[in-house]
Amino acid sequence: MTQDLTTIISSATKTVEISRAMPTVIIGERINPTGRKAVLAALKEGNFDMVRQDAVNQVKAGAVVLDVNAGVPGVDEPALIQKMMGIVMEETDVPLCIDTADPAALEAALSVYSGKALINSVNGEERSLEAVLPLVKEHGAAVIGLCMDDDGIPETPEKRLQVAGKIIERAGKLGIGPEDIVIDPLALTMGADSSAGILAIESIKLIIAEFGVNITMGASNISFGMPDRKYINSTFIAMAILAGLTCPITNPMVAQVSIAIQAADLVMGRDDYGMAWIKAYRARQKALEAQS
Ligand code: THG
Repeated sequence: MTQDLTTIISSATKTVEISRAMPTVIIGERINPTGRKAVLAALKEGNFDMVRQDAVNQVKAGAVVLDVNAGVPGVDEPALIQKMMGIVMEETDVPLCIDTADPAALEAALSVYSGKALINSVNGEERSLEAVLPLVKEHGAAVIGLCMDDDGIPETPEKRLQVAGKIIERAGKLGIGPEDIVIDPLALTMGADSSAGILAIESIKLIIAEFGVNITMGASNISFGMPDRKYINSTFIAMAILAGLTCPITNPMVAQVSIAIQAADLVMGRDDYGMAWIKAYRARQKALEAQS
């Protein structure tokens, strides 16, 4: 059994430790126009109110890291991501996960960030490895490695493990250690393939047995096109936490999801005396009382 690694990321003032010995780290997904039409429309009009609200509200709901994605078609992504990050850093003090496929936007984002960022992402394609890994090294960042390459997303856990291994090896050659690599085995949509969930979970198990790295996942992809998605997402996240998921990218403002994560941490023995669970329960009670 490979030893579990600890990934450390930070903002100017806060450090977040990701490991299987610690409570699950929620990376808030909501600051993202690609997945959300309302945010897209607002950003196109130069309105950043939703970015501000999503930053504050996700942290209130338990996000310890915020994903920031500025993928608006036809817009200057480097300038937009800088602007969005500036707003998020004004409103909150949590570390950021810089979510872009554009190396120019990534460079722009890193240049305005103070702390150790989580870069989202690199993948096994030659082009991606060459563009992203030197920036990870130069800025002393951590990086999410997606289990896909020139041939797309592999169908078997064994092949996803291979891609993870390639990314870890290539990073190692530049002096980036496996503790600074968080692997995303990629959860596809169950609507397209009903084995998508178990494939992702088996991939997690293989990858951590071999490399001991931390694991992230955009966990809401799994239920796309299904009704009652919150129940699927929360169950899937809890099962994936047992398999080794340590920092899901998800929406903490969905109560089912954040409660399932808290319960999973309790079951995993990562919540001493159930203190976090009881605190969260009291906060929910208080919110209910305030409503009535
Ligand atoms: N892995 C990694 N990064 C990722 C993903 C991943 N970043 C992007 C994405 N996937 C995760 N982020 C989001 C952000 C928002 C939404 C979903 C995933 C979202 N979707 C609405 C929904 O699903 O119903 C869309 C509704 C709308 O159009 O408003 O909110 O897998 N490393």
